[in-house]
Amino acid sequence: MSTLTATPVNVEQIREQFPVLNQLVNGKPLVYFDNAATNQKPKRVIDALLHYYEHDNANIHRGIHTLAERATKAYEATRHAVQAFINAKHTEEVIFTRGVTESINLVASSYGRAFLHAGDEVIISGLEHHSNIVPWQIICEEKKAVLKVIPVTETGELDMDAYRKLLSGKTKVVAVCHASNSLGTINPIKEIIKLAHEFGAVVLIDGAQASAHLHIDVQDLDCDFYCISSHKMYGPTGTGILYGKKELLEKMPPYMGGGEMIKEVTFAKTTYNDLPYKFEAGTPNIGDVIALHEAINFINELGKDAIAAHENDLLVYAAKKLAAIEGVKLMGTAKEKVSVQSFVIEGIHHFDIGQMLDARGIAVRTGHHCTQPLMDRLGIEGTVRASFSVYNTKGEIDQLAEGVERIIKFLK
Ligand code: 7TS
Repeated sequence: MSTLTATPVNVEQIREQFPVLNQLVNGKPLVYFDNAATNQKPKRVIDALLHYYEHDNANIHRGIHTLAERATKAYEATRHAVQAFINAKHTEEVIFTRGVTESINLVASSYGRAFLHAGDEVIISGLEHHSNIVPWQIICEEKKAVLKVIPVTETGELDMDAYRKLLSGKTKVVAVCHASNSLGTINPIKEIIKLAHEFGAVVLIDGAQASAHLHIDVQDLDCDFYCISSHKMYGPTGTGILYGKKELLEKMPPYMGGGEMIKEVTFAKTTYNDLPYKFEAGTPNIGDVIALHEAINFINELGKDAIAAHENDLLVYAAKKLAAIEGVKLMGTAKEKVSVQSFVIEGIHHFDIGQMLDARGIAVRTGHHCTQPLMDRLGIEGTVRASFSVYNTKGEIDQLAEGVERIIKFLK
């Protein structure tokens, strides 16, 4: 794999760029392992946001004054950076949203309203985050379409034979995650997309857990829609991306009505703006979109291969360390994973572990991680989830393992 040949990252140098890491939490140096929920922001991203509000703040696309021109230019520059980041064919295929949740809702609502009919089928998977379940349930209920689910195996992988059997001429949409937020599983999305296309279905990929770790080439994948959250890739919260193939986006009705998304409004009839503005009603999250550009630069400068190699190192190390602790059971042991390790401890509630780790300055996530159907499938209520980023170290994983070991001894 290309990750093996990547130049190693200099973690100390990287850590210096993240001011938030330099603090004590409950008297202990912060160990931040909640990166799958949101990762931390390098200073250059924070500075870009500050710079925008201190120098360029203006509403975009409408004004002719200098500040409006500067803000518009910087906002549109991020669109170009995203286009390159995911290798989209056209700039107007990149739509800014508030995050993956809004991107999926946009597609489910707009595409679903126009193209789903009674008896049609939508396929999702048993690994999905609630935000790639509920929007499809809403539109399926409205359109009397049927929601089907690809089952998950014991290791946390998709049952591809079952997927093949679910596909039929009735399948209109397939919506699956690139990587699972609870278990880390990387799905074989290229194959999933190819199979769906054989039946004429469109495919949406939830890339929330992939964008900071995996290469994304939407043309090579041939996906119809790809959704990204800025805040899971070192960028600000409240901004995200929907990539959609131009010919599909052009056929879809608007998601929200208002300013910016129109060409002309009369009380008799409104005509809509061209892409991408047709889907960007109202004043967008200008400052955060501009700061996202710096997050993309940060990732590009380090290189995804180098990031993935380091994170994979951490994942393998953490899995080994945690599995060696008596009473710990790893959840999610797929062959291909992003740097997420969930685990449970028999007889101890995940919430207690999380709280006691926090007392040691270690931030992990506990609970169902917005994947309740997956937890049901695994027969558990929730997990402790440690997720690793490029600024984490093996020393921090040692602290996690030591903490877990002591907590088990204390509580049992
Ligand atoms: N899809 C996946 C796979 C996710 O992990 C998340 C957020 C979302 C969608 C929603 O993204 P948002 O940016 O619109 O909120 N996942 C998590 C998590 O695992 N813990 O907190 C948020």
